[in-house]
Amino acid sequence: MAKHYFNCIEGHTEGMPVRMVIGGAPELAGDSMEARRQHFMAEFDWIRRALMLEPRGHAHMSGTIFYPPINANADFSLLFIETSGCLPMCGHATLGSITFALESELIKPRTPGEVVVDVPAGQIRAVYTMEAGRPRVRFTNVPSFLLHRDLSIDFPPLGELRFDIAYGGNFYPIIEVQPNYPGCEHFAPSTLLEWGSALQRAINARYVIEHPHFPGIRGVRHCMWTGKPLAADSHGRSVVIAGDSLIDRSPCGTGTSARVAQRFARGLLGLNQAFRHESLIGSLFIGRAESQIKLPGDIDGVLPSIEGRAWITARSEHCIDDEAPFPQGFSLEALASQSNYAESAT
Ligand code: PYC
Repeated sequence: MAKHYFNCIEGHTEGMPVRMVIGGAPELAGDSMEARRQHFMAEFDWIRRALMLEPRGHAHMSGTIFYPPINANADFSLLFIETSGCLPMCGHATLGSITFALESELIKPRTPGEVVVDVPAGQIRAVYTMEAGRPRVRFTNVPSFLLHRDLSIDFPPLGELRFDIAYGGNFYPIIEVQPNYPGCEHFAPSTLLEWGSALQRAINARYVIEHPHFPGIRGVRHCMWTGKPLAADSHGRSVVIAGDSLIDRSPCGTGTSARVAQRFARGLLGLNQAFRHESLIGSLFIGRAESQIKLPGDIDGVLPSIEGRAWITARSEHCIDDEAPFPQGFSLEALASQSNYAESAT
């Protein structure tokens, strides 16, 4: 019987929530954020569930835990928490957390204008400029690459679909406009969510998708439905689905990185050329292929950068009372069966 308290900075990156835990998180073992992510998932996943799922969160909740740096050159570390689990990398949450940390003076970067963050997928470098007293952040993401091009799958709601699979910190099947799919603007978000989670399952059943360098990163847990941009000066729009319940409100940082890598590999985007990528709600990230790289296995890739804005909306203290119902949160999707309901209530 105990009460656990977590202090957070709440906000959003281009419309997508970021709940950054800055107090109350457990100490984690391991000499990398990936090792610490494994420790967190094995012993402390209840904290993620309690802070992301209802009643403290919701189906589209996302966040981070702010930790001290691991490597001597870093300013801080981040663990990503969201409704579907602990991602190796999350772009919108990185932009949000760097912005919140700068704005709240949680960090004093050793080099003004630059921030280095240890994350499970590696080390992230960001640059920022101050605009009217607020930081505008651009981070360089982990090596991103087009893994498979022109795959196809029979997807009964739509028929045969062609897609590429690209990596930008997570794997994304990228569904471009094609004869059986006219674009995301033609469908309700709830339909794209339902189809996106079904498509992830179908792709994972049919194809082996594995990171050539990190065998622990495998399978698709996201899906990107592309479409026609709303603004005349945007270059693309997409709706990103994560897991079974989350629709990204931002253009998705790792998704935009994957799309930048895909477009660069296909000769549709030049080095350092801006790719203005819109979200479901029309908010914007600017992606760029900053440099070309070679990955193990002779895979060609890029280092993409993602630029976007974030805002603080609140400061909060969340209490998890072991004696209250749903100490580990609940999700309506998991409540579909009575047995899951009983599990989440105890
Ligand atoms: O911005 O990378 C991202 C992201 C992943 C899942 C939701 N947002």
